[in-house]
Amino acid sequence: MNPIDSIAVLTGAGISAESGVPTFRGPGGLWRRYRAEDLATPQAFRRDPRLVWEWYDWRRGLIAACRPNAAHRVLAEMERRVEAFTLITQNVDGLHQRAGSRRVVELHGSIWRLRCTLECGPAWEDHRVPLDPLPPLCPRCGAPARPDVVWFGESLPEAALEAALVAVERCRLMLVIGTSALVQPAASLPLLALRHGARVVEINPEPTPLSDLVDEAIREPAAIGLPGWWQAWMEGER
Ligand code: BV8
Ligand code: ZN
Repeated sequence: MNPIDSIAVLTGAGISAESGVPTFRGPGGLWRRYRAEDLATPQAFRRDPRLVWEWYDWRRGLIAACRPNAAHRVLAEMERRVEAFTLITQNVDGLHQRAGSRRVVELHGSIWRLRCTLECGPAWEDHRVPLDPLPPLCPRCGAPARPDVVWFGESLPEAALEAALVAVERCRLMLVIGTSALVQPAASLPLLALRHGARVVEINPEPTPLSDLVDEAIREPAAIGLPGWWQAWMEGER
């Protein structure tokens, strides 16, 4: 077995770009004239729940028409092959799960889960496309539902953040794939790995604030760069 027995992976919107899901800050990442920072907030939802739901419903429809790509599939294979493997994602699109990843730490929630705005009970899965009515209603108490995602200004789910921190502190190798490394606290996880002496590899066609700090920056799209890296890793192991 390869000497490195624990790997942590952090993914962002870029890993889903080759599946056809627009990123937040790249070309085509905008919706009508809005920015994610304008709509993915509790204030926007309070002000105009229907507009925010139209944005999420549009994204759900777009994601439902997309398929996981080779990068998602390699991560599902790594989960099966690597002793201690933790996949941490900022994405809410569920493509890692559709590619076969079974343990996914969702730092920012899931666009396929809804929760009651009156918090009368736990979140629930709802994969209907399109959603009708908008806003969808809580099946228990009838109050409007919200997407079970983390908006700007909201805290990350404690259990997810804790699992991510444990994995990053323990890992010997961390892969950072398809993130602009701008959104906190996710963007600090690779720095924590570096501080713990892990080897950090970034896969991103563009430079990011992490690029000069990591051990290796692979300037390729994820669906090319990750399978290539995994192939070389397996050969090294063989
Ligand atoms: C919190 C879910 C506080 C919703 C999302 C000022 C300074 C520092 C921080 C802040 C600040 N002001 C506010 C903050 C905090 C804020 C923040 O970080 N803001 C940023 C914008 C400055 N953070 C928060 O609010 C977080 N909460 O801090 O709480 C708090 C603390 C205590 C107590 C109470 C409260 C919550 C952040 C979560 C927000 N929710 N999403 C939804 O999706 O609708 S964030 C959103 O951005 C997505 O989750 C996305 O994943 C995430 C990060 O973006 P990326 O994934 O990196 O995507 P991006 O488009 O940016 O980049 C794509 C990358 O892919 C690029 O690098 C590109 O080159 C690359 N790429 C393109 N093609 C490919 C590719 N890579 C590989 N292959 C390709 N083919
Ligand atoms: Zn309810």
